[in-house]
Amino acid sequence: MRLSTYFMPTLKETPAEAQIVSHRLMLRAGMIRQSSAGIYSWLPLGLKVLKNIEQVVREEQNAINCHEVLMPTIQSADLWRQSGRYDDYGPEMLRVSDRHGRDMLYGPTNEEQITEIFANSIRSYRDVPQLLYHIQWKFRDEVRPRFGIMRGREFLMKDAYSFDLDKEGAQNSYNKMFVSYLKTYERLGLKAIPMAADTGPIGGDMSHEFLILAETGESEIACHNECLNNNWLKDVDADSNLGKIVHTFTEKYAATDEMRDEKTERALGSNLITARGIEVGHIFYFGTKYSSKLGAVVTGPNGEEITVEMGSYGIGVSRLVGAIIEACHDDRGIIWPETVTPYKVGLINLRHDDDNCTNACDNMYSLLKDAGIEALYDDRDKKAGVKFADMDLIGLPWQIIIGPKSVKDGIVEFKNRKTGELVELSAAAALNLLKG
Ligand code: 5CA
Repeated sequence: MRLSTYFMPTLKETPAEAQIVSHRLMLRAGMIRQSSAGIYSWLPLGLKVLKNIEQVVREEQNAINCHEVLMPTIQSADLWRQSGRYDDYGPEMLRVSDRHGRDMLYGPTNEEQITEIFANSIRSYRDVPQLLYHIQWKFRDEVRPRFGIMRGREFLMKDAYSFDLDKEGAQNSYNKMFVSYLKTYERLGLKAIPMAADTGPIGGDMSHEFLILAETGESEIACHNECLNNNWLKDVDADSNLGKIVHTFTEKYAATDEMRDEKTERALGSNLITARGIEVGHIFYFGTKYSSKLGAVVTGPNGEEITVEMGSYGIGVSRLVGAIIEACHDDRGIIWPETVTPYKVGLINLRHDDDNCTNACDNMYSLLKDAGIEALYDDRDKKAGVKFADMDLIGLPWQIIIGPKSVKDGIVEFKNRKTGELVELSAAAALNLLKG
């Protein structure tokens, strides 16, 4: 992408309304713009990151045989009256009516809707278990929307739902999803800590939040230090290990509400870590809470009726954009993990008015394109200082810098955004490093 034709309205000044670093950087890098309180437009650079995160989440859901669907944002109030949540949900729910005066709502979550779909489609125990998910915008009229897209009113969520014949099956689905979450966050370059949690308006009797460490996080973390150190993903592909891994987390390492008191300190002693974190996922097991009210019943092997056992599993996809920035930045800007970066490499032409320099840059850009490497080419008529600052701000993991001197020497400068390390290489060598 040539920056001269792109839409990337970066800001030099720090916007006064932004209290935390990710919000400041997202505004400055031209990733988002506020539309109204807690509601944002995604500009090209921000949207690209959002889509990349979505794709990692999607691949990991598909990998555990969870099937993608897409449910609407607008739901019928009657469905929520059946579950009893229409009145319970309170002012957080955005209620609307259509031209016939029918009560509708903008979905804050989809338990009712997916349960209705299951109930209308699956009749036999043979077609269970099922895991279904979608990635869709939600609306919650939060009392205090803040920190940009981190606590928005409109936000993108991956929500999955499991249907099983009995509690044991439901626990297995829960475990599968639990471990899949650990993998998802790792691929996103994050270390997420699972913690036993309250179930809130979703309901149920087992729940974990997934938190990443950040000083600006809204949640408190109290856990065993091995939560941070251990490599939890070893051996997780074997199904038989799922239960063990979840059990270890739940019983030994992960904090519970009561572990936040002095009992925790006694139990964990010097192994106790307390910190702040951002909730990037939340999973629930709630048994037959929705299936019993919405008729999600299948016929068992002996003709008996089985009310299915359910769980739901959320990931804050748009919140993750901010969470990743909170975890990956320095005082010059964002440092994207390779898996979500909007472009792999930034190409900087230091002398737009020098034909040799521009030719060398155009050649490099063609080489990158031909190799299938996504590059953002700063071909603008701007000072070198502005280009350096913008490139560091938007945080692409690699930079290739070409000026008159490098053209003369037949090299390019190749910079690692994270470490700041700068090496001189031939164009071909730089290309090979990026391919590897
Ligand atoms: N139905 C369940 C699971 S699918 C559910 O709605 N869970 S939740 O309420 O915990 O939301 C799931 C995830 O969405 C949270 O872990 C969080 O990462 C994200 N999320 C929740 N509220 C917001 C918000 N206001 N802004 C941005 N992300 C949010």
